[in-house]
Amino acid sequence: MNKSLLLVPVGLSSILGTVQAKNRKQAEGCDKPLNIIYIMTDDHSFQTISCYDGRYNRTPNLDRLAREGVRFDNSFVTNSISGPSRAVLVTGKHSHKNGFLKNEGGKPFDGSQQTFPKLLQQGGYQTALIGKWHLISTPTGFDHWEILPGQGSYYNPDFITPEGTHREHGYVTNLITDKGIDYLEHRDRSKPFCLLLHHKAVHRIWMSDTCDLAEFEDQTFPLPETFWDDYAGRPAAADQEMSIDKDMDLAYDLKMVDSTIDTRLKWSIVHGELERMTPAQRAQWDSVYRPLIDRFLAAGLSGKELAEWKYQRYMRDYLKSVKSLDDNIGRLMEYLEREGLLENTLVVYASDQGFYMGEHGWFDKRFMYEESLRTPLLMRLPDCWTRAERGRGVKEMVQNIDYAPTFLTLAGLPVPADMQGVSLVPLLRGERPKGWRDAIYYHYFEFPGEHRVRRHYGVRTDRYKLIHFYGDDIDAWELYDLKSDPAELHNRYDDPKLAKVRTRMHAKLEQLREQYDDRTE
Ligand code: SGN
Ligand code: CA
Repeated sequence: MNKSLLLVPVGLSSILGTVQAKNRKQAEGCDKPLNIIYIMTDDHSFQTISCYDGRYNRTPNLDRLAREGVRFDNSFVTNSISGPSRAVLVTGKHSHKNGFLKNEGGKPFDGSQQTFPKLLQQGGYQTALIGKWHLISTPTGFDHWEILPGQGSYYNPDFITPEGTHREHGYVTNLITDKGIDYLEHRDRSKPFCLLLHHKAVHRIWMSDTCDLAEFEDQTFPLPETFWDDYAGRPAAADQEMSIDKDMDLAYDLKMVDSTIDTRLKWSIVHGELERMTPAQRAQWDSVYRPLIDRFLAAGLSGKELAEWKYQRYMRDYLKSVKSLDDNIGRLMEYLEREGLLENTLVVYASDQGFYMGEHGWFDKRFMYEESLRTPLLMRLPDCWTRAERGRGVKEMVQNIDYAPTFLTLAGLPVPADMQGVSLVPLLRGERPKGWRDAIYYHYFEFPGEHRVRRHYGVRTDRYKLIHFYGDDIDAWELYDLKSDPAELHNRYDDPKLAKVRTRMHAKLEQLREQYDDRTE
């Protein structure tokens, strides 16, 4: 892509003047600076958002965002795991450049580096971060912050502020939304704002709000076609530990807590999430789960039947947590509308990565396969900022390195030359920029680690994907034709029919490793 058209080096005041003038022009009719609300959830699959995929549930409030804004249909992450994804978000750089490679076993995020919230602050914005942070070091670049420790808790969570840690009563998705609205109520009205609202939901172990406990209990979900994948020709996929059948825990993940069900992980829910509940919350919880446990014990399931029962429970619990998320997004949107803020605020919805809803038999993420490489991305701009038709699906490939350049551009600020993403503003405005990127680059680092996904990097174009699993005990290449094999079941790396494609994809991979300056392996 011709970056010079979209990026502006810092410090060149004449160019800066041009950018601001261009942005003023873009914002013709908008008499106020643009506010930014970036809502990010955790592990929210596009499969469970009805504007992307209507098979499982309805998400009317997310659908509204898509209807009134744009839906990115080819939206990807660079490294499908929480901390790294968040570091990419704030820096606009791949993991090997921002230094935060993995959740576990790496270094804390270096908060002294350049981030978009700091640049917005310098440009006159007030900035805030509420919810999951997960970068170990204390947040920098925020005038206001209130974060969950690590992964946080669903019920009666602790929050960390500059003053220390305190516990609050309630369900985490409601509390984070309340805090977001409260921040907006008490903000400095003389300045534009940027609020990052980072939910815990819908992270494992998918605990719903008490008011949603009974939802989805009467629904049965179709088993994904690849649920019983045999992983032939894919050694890394064969050796993971994220299988619903083998690794999803009955007590911990699926809440079948009973003295007769003994699991390695039971302790952590009994003395973790369940222990945090008040007696009233626990009574409501047990009123739904106790009968489910009794029915499960009476059924005496095993083998395939048990695995398919686990899939159904997983889907129900997950979708209940999504329901609360969607309701809370509705609540926030109502507030923004009531306050007239939708007229000068960009509202973004994204997840830190995608997630498996039983495809390949899995939960979790990490792999460069489609379900976890992709991530939902919806953006709603006020009318005066866009001449594009609303409710469009954008097909161009975008990545989470692009968010920081997008926010800076919309704020009328220059995008530093060392940011590796590009602004999505042309796409938001309905343009089809010539020379848009024709491939994305991916690199996952966390091995050894939970779920046992090998380190790998790769390239994806609109049709093909090349992946290299490397390190420790593996050196395996995979090549997929996404057109004939969208489920990525057939590794064609050694197929002579794809020899030319393989050569081209290797060249593309080398080009991207060079462009992004990734020599880590
Ligand atoms: C926790 C989960 C894992 C999950 C990682 C990373 N285990 O460790 O299942 O893969 O987080 O998730 S749990 O027992 O603590 O639930 S991430 O979204 O934060 O990257
Ligand atoms: Ca996540």
